[in-house]
Amino acid sequence: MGTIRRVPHCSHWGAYTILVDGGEIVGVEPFEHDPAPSPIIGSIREWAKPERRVLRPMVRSGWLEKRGRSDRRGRGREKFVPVGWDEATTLVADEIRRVSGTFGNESIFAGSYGWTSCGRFHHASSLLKRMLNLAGGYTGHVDTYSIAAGPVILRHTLGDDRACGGQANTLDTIAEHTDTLVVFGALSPRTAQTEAGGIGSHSLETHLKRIAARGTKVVLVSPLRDDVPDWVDAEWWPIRPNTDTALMLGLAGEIVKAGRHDKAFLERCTSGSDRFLRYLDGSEDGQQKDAAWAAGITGLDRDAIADLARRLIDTRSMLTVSWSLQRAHHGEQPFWAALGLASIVGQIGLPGGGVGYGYASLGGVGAPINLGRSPAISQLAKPINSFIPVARISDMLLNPGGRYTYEGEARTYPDIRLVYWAGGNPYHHHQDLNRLEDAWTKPETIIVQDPMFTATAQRADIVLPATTSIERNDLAGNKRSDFILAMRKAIEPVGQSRSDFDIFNAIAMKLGVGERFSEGRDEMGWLRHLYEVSRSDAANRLGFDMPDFDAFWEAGYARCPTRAEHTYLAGFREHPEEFALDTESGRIVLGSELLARLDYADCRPHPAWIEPAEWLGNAGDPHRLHLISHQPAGRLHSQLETGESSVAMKRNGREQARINPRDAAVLDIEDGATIRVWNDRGASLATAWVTDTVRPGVLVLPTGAWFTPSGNSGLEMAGNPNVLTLDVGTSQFGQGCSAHTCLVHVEPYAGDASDAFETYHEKLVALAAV
Ligand SMILES: Nc1nc2c(c(=O)[nH]1)N[C@H]1C(S)=C(S)[C@@H](COP(=O)(O)OP(=O)(O)OC[C@H]3O[C@@H](n4cnc5c(=O)[nH]c(N)nc54)[C@H](O)[C@@H]3O)O[C@H]1N2
Ligand SMILES: Nc1nc2c(c(=O)[nH]1)N[C@H]1C(S)=C(S)[C@@H](COP(=O)(O)OP(=O)(O)OC[C@H]3O[C@@H](n4cnc5c(=O)[nH]c(N)nc54)[C@H](O)[C@@H]3O)O[C@H]1N2
Ligand SMILES: [Mo]
Repeated sequence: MGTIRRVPHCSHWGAYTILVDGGEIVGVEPFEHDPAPSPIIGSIREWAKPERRVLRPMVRSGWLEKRGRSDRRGRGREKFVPVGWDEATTLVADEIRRVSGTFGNESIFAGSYGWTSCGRFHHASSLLKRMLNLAGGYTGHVDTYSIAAGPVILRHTLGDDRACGGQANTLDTIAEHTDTLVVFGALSPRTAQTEAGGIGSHSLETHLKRIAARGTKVVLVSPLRDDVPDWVDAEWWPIRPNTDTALMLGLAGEIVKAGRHDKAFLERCTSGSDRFLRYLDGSEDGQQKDAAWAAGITGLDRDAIADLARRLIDTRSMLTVSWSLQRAHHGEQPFWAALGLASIVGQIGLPGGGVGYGYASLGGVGAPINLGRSPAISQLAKPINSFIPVARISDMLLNPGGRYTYEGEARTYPDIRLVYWAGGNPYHHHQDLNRLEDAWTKPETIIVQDPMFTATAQRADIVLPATTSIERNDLAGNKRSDFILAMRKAIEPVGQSRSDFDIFNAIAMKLGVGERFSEGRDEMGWLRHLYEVSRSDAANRLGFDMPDFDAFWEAGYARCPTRAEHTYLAGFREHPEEFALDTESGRIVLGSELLARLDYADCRPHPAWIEPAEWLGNAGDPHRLHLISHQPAGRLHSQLETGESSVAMKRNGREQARINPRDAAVLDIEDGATIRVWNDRGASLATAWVTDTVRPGVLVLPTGAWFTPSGNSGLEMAGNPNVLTLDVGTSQFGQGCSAHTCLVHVEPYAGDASDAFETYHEKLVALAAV
């Protein structure tokens, strides 16, 4: 028996120890300081399986022949030709030079959105940007699929987006002080499993247990009952999707109607409240916003709404708003309306009071705030500032030179000739994938760098196989994590794959910028350097001791300086002048001069209820359902889709779609049956999960199933909701992703439903010998 090596490692879903015997992973143990480890750690063995991986650099045959003039419809159809690393990196460097030389650097799209690995050094998209910034620049992106509409509106109404990113009230203060907690969306360990950049301890459940034990009244406003664990004993308000703004405005209007709004707070700490109040009391549009009005739109009970309005005033009350609410058409509004309601209530800045966003959307939101400097490799200075709002990728590729607006500015889409994607999967994350298929034929060349032969890699011209994090050394940690974690190498690279750093370094050398790219450091040199920047900052600025690199590397972790018990805007509430916000008035903006000037129909000068493009209020056919494509419980997005914890959530080899028994009966759908979910944009199969945890009228199908269109019919086999979702900006102002706004039809599927993964695998074998 060989000796088992214990290798500390970390992923976005937490830290763990990999047990390695010879070259084999024989076990995975959770991190000793994690009270609630994620089951996804058990799936990482999938990474080591060669049949899941891109094993060598490859070039699409048509592209190899004709380069930029190839028939782009061959993407995803033509076979790949294996090439050596030297040839592959030369092809990439030459193409970057050709395209930037002929069309300018803004014609290279390297926004490369995606979660990649949690490693802060081999961070694929950061390294890509670092390399291209040395080579003249690229067109990038702003905001994220996670949050776009939300931060954009908060930047103008709260001065910055910190309340969205984990710097509102910490959860410990909510557990201690809040009497009435209204949860819009979720407070769920399902999503809190993960944190961008890794997480040491998962603390959500600890706080929820305290909240439950204190007997805090929790109201869960969501179409899905288990968005808060059942042991919290929340009151479930099964709202119609995308109507939360109406509920918030109805609550605010009800309070105003009773004359109980906090006039002093509105006067001292907000601007434009007169405009907002005129909308609430109906003097603007003749419609009083109150409990009865909100009940009609949301499908909730009028008396319960009126009662909650009183409780918000009479008790210490806190609103939490999940990121999901702004990933919908007019997603700016629920975030702004929640701020408006909290201002009407007037408890912002008091312990356990006010409003905060994104709790449990990621595991570190609401956790003690990391005061230290998180490790990160620099992307270096940008020679050009060309960008798009992240989710406008199809719009950009389909409309070069097309005009659009963002954050109040008129802008033009660049003409993209070369796309380089490293560490993201647009065929997972983007909406309306059939529209993306069209857009994807526009660029002359597409380069994809990924360990997996993803749907995106299949549709590339050049595929560069990266190692996964367990095949190299790295470190994890971010501003919401209380630890920096070692990610030590556990196994040798699979196939001919190389680390992201080595790949970009090789290309950088061919572009003549190798020295500035590597700064003369190798992998371990960089890790020491990045760690030391964080360690010395903690020591010098905060007087906080962290172990030296060798001790950290040996132990596998180092604690970071954090601050608990944070009450957001406490200083501002006391001294609004001294702690003025970075807004047009220095105060919370409830009536915006900027938006009044812009005069957009889809983002008014005050928080407003504006019907989304698709919702149950305009479904027409009573059998159309609202599709919620939320985050998958057993994996991260499309990562480790075939791993244990992901497969455990599937039935009959497909994703499960939750449907209420009432809808299932009307539509003749049995639990476990294969269903076809469809609309004008596409169709997908899924397995029906008939359950009363979901509100009637709503279908919940998680994201992340590997995109598997069958033959030429286009029917998606695996249950990928993004063949159905709507690809429009949230508004002219925010231009975020509107994934949660989507109506679908559902019917039993009688055809031949061949196994989704077999179909996917056949495709891989057809494109590349795997
Ligand atoms: N319908 C719908 N769609 C959504 C959402 C929704 O709610 N509904 N949510 C959206 C959200 S919030 C997000 S954040 C996006 C997520 O979208 P993505 O971040 O694009 O999804 P991932 O599956 O995490 O893609 C990461 C890719 O990186 C690769 N990778 C992993 N490690 C490495 C590495 O070390 N090097 C390299 N080069 N590659 C690596 C993985 O194999 C994978 O292909 O999806 C969005 N899409
Ligand atoms: N296990 C796991 N965890 C993850 C991820 C993952 O892929 N897997 N992805 C991570 C990422 S990148 C992100 S950005 C976060 C996202 O975090 P969130 O945006 O919070 O997550 P979602 O699952 O999209 O949505 C949470 C819940 O919001 C509810 N909801 C949807 N629409 C509405 C609505 O209109 N009104 C109301 N009231 N409720 C609504 C749904 O019932 C859904 O279950 O999750 C992170 N956590
Ligand atoms: Mo996200």
